[in-house]
Amino acid sequence: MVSGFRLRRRRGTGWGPGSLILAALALAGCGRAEQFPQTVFDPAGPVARIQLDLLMRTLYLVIGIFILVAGVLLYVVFRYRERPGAGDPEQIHGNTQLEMAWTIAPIVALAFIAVPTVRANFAVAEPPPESDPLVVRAVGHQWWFEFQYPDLGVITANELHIPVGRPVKLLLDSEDVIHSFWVPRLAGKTDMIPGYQNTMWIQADEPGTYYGQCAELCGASHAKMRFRVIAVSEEEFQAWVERMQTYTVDVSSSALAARGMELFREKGCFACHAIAGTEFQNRVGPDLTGVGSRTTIAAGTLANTRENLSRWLADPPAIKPGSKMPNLGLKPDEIEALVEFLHSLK
Ligand code: HEC
Ligand SMILES: [Cu+2]
Repeated sequence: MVSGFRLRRRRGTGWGPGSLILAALALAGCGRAEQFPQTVFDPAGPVARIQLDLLMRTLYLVIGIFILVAGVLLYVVFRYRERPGAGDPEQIHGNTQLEMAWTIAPIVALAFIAVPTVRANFAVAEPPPESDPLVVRAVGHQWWFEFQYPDLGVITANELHIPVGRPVKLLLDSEDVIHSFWVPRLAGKTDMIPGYQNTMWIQADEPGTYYGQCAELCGASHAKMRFRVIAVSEEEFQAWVERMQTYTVDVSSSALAARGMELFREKGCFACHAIAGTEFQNRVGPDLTGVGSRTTIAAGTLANTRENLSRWLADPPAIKPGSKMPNLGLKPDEIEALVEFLHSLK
């Protein structure tokens, strides 16, 4: 007999209706941003929406074609299966009508996909022509992100501040290997290639924090190369820009923070880190201007608490394998002073 019938009678495979319901519930959960901050199924801006819309259109069309083709195939397999006593079927060669049909049908199907694809490609390539985009140069480093605002003279790291409702044009570069810029709720990924500048744009509809992640395997700590996009109102954004542009460091009120600032020089931190409003202006590692206000440290790896900052300073490669910030052999009292200093940089 046909083995399909035997399969249907088999019992106890464990894939009953219960597991189907569970799978459906699990899939439904994928869409929720509160649970999965890096979901593409809950777009928060026009670029991500255009991309999801294209994905769903294509998916529905393809599901329709699959059901049609699989249906015809199953029908033919059962309707024309070999029966005892039946002779050979009629032998034919070529069928112009059929051949025309299966040439034209795919062309029509591809046209249905091609037109919206080309339209979406243009829409996500550049911000709308009349808009006044904010320009940000995003630079990938092993394993953190640098954000430069060339028109504003502001540089920051790992947290990209943007105003809501305004397109942000991103100039993507890399300092070392190929990285990829990806904020799933705002836009699909685009590679950051050394020596070649890619561009993309994003826009957030609502204030909020959007999670980003490097999406191109780039070395030992690739998985710990994350960032956040912090979208705020235009007024709050202007206030942040002004604070960054006029940044000053004042440690006169705390002896411990003042000691931390001294250690920043003595221990050579300044060789890699810049802080606006000071003489520290080297940018091998993340710019630390306002680091006390960041939500995370080490590119989204740890929450920015005193305890975590101490752990980071004590042994960076233990937290991020291969970290380009070496273990500087700091003593506990030195770490304490440095943490006090860094957290005073609001
Ligand atoms: C050889 C260069 C170098 C030196 C010296 C160095 N750092 Fe770093 N630092 C880095 C790099 C690179 C990173 C980014 C690491 C990562 O996230 O992968 C970093 C990250 C950090 C961060 C986290 C910043 C963020 O927003 O994620 C802090 C804080 C920091 N360093 C403080 C210090 C202090 C304090 C010293 C001196 C005791 C110091 N660094 C010395 C290169 C250096
Ligand atoms: Cu990377």
